[in-house]
Amino acid sequence: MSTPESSSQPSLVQQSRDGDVLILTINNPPVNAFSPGVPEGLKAGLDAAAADDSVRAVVIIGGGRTFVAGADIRTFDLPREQSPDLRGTIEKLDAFTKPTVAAIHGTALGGGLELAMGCTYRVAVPGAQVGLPEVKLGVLPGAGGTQRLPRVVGAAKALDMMLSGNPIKATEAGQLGLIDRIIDGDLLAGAVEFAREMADARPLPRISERSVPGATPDVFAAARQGIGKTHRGQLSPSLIVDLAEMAATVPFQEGWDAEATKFMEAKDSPQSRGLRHIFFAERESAKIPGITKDTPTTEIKSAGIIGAGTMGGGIAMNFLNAGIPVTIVETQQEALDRGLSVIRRNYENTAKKGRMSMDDVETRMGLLTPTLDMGDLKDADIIIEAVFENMDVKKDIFTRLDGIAKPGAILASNTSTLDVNEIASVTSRPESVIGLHFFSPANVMKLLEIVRAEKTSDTVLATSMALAKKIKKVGVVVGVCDGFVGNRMVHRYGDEARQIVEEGARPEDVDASMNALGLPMGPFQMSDMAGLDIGHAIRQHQAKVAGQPKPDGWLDRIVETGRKGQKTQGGIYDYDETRRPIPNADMQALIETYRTEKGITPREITQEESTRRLAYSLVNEGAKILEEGIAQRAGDIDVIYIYGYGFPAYRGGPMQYASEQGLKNVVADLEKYGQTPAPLLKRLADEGKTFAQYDAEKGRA
Ligand code: 3H9
Repeated sequence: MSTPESSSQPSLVQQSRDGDVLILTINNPPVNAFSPGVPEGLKAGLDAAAADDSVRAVVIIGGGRTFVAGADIRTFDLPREQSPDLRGTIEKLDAFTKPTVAAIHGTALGGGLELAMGCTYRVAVPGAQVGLPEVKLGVLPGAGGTQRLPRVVGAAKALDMMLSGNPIKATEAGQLGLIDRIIDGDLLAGAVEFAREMADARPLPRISERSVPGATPDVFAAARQGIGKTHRGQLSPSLIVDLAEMAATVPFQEGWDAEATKFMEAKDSPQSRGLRHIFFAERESAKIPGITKDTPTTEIKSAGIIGAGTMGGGIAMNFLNAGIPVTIVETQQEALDRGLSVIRRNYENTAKKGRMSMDDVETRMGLLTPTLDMGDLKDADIIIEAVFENMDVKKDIFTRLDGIAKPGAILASNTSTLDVNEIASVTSRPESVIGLHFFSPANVMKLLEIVRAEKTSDTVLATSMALAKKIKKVGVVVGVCDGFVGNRMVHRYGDEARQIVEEGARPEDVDASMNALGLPMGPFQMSDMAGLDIGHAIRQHQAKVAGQPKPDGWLDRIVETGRKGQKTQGGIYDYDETRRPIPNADMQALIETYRTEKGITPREITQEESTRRLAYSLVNEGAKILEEGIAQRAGDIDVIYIYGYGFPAYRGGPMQYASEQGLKNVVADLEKYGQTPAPLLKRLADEGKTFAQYDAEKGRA
């Protein structure tokens, strides 16, 4: 095994020697991103290797847990001349006259893989992963990736990797020729040995000199057609296809130059700003003031779930998927049997699609214990109540749980609107009570609102955050209020949508205005899916509590005809067997009659007006939520909307979208359409700030 002579340059790249091989170790924790200082260090290392005749080859390796995870995304907004010179480093590698070997562990992503492809050879440990995920940040591989990857793995595979952004395992990369040797033992020792074996290889094989295998016109045509469906409305995917085609059709240098221009175009787009915002917002949302790595957590080795309906069953699947045994409770055998058969059917459907084996199905079902006795939850580390939204029922369950659950067990409610403090108050241990609001279908949707009640302990909160990660959810901490963050905003959004129809728009036009923004479903498509009776009941309840007359909006009238949405085969829309919404003439007539009765003269509402009013109604409520401290950051609200409500990630979430529009313009539009801007929104607009600036300032305070 090789023992490099150590050197202690205070640089991000350390030089050391193993005989005739120079080793360049990049040390830029946590992920060795290509930050300022890395290119300088690598170039200095290459100069040293070129000047020293005793160096026959160079190995580039990452210190710590990974190879280079990509360009440093935090430097994307720097002026061009201050950006780390990744392209210049790769040009230098491509022109280098001695063999260079990239030694990969962890991940070589984006600029990291591009750096590796600029080397003569690549070796990797079997567990490493390589990929070009730039599309997920709204950019494209901008340091040769679009030109080199197709030359190595062929046009179709390169397009697949660059358009999905998903990494592949080193073993697969080895089969594709992207990795030259898999090293099972000590990576550095193996890389040095490989470099020595190749030290005299001449001419040096350069990827830039190869042609692209499998570059038929139909491959690019198919990719263009595919992104129309998978990446509708996005800029960078089509640029990626254009550049991959150039790799096959023009000399390397021309493609390399074009890539630089297109990279800048994508990087400077609002879409890339939105996606980068979400990348960091998601990571930031995992941080909670007062909760540190040292906050004690408990290990969740078993879970109890009360309610085997759609929600309870979906929640159970998350735990089963993570290998955590679940005891699921119902009050009636029939409901229990039905719940279990739905879970089994879901798994079997996944197996039919080839995404799981039948053995996996049985393993998961084997972790599930059905029972009619709540007493069977006495040993569970966490118990999640998922019964219907009724405070009295929930209080009764929590009172009983208090007598059953072991000390230290987490008692969680999946309520989507109710007061978790009130629920906690019926127990003798409110510090153990928390809200865990899953989104339907709970086995699919990534969001988990973690509702911190007044007395929830830090341990319970930290454990819930860790649990979210374990069951592959994006956990966002929110405070207690009616509807928490997501549903409180969506209620306001629903009010505005109904108002727009009342003033003259057709429901399908309102939905289209949100589809145009990139949401897969507009407000009415969403209500029909969720069930119109739910919103109707909430409106009735709210009016009763406020001592107001029974609500009689046009949507209430639709519900009263018996049409409750998709579950009754029709609501605002009719549905065909593919669940496509089809406007219904009778419902249109009902709306018109309603307007006539109320003396409303319908006016034409443009798509733009509808989009703005709806998006800004979310933003305005979001600003109130932020000011009340129900959400910690505007970025948290964006994460909630992207993972829970289908807001397009490339818009960065509603708050980022508003910042892109200019908060001054948002305020002006709200006022124009009769809404009162939230004080925080108005203040930021007056100060010429964005929500991201607000978050940053708050984070520093
Ligand atoms: C690119 O390369 C463009 C080029 O083609 C062209 C250029 C000309 N930069 O995710 P984690 C931070 S585009 C800056 O929690 P994990 C992250 O914010 C880039 N910072 O860890 C976090 O910070 P904090 C293409 C970065 O183990 C910390 O590192 N590359 C970067 O769960 C830990 O991250 C990518 O898109 C970065 N590139 O996952 C890869 N990456 O502690 C993006 C991470 O303050 N990165 N940070 O919250 C990832 O996918 C994951 O971070 C990774 C590790 C899989 C590497």
